[in-house]
Amino acid sequence: MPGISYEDFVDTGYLPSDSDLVCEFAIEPAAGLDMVDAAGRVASESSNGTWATLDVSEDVVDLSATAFRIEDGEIAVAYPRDLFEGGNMAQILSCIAGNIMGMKAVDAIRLLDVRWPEAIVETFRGPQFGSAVKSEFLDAGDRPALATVPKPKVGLTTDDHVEIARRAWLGGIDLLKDDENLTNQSFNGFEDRLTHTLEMRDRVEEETGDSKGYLVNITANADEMKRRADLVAAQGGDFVMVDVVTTGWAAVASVREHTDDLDVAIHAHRAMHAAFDRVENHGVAMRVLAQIARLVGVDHIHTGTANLGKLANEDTVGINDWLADDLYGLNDVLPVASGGLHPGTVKPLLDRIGTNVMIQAGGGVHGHPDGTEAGARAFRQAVDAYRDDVSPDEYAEDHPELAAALDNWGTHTPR
Ligand code: CAP
Ligand code: MG
Repeated sequence: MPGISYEDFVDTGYLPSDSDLVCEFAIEPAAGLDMVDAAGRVASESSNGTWATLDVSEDVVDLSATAFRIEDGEIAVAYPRDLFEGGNMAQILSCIAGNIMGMKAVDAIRLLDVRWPEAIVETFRGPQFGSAVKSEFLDAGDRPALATVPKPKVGLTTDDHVEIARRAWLGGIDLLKDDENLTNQSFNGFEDRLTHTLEMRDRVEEETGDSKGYLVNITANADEMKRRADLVAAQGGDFVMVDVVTTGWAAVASVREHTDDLDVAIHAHRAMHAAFDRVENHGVAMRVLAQIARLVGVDHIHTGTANLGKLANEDTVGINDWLADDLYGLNDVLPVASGGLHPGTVKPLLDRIGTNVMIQAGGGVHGHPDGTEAGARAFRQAVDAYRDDVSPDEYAEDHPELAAALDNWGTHTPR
């Protein structure tokens, strides 16, 4: 096992083994340190090293990481599989995105990408359904699954919430989604909202013959989320929504373990992700957050609008490709595009991200000049136009709800 010198954690001749976990970081060395100095310190601090000289006995297991690629501004570090506890995402992140995020040896550091070895992937459940939710629980086929969130995002009574659900579902939307900060507040309690919204779902399914879904937000402490998931399953719900960043990955993993026995898909809202991924040169890239979410086992996750919506841009297309790629047989994850979308932005959005997605519009449905049901029809018409390869303007000629939306918003992307 190497001594304490940081150079021992650098070896540009090292070839990672298949079982190594490999991380790519962007780093900015602090004043007085060069890339090799900083790389050694990152590899040391994220595996088994420290700054002080230690008298290390022979029988200590060597779990040292190795910085094996050092280019201008970016490094690659390989970690031995046995550094990590299988199935424990919290412990893995305490290594690869832990102390190093605050070390003085770098002015900035960003975890860009992770190569997850099969030896680690196989210790996680992964998604129970993935994009198959579009056929398992909905009738979306190969078109995007359509979702909407009642707006204002909080403050509606349960009755108002249910009425908005009715109008949205009648207008052709597949999924009603709770907003990220609606859970169990006095004005719209979880159990009442769940029961009455599912009852309305059943009524609309009966009336339309179409499958509808409700992404109910169960975000809370882990045990309470499990209890709420049980209520969803017991009342015939097919989905739960979890704010995965604010609840934490260990809590999400507990919910995923629990849903093994429930036929319930997990919708991952990513509120607070921008605390990690927005600053270009520091933190944890959304690509890595999406990778974590897939391993832990969510079925759909928000990955941005390819810079078409109201929220900061990220590599939506690259992340979505990774979520669909084979990962040792793990199910894929359905990407969700949301945030500032409306019928006028559907075509440019789908041109960029394809149709094996879920797309969500809140203001872009309920802000329609003729209200929620017309807004839902307009959103669905924009998708149907895309399916038929007809321009939105041409399709709007005999679809008045779409025409009104285009008159109102054009293809403007709000901020
Ligand atoms: C969108 C939304 C979503 C964001 C999340 C909101 O509402 O409900 O939470 O899309 O961002 O509260 O803003 P609108 P992301 O459709 O009215 O904009 O998908 O990037 O995680
Ligand atoms: Mg929201």
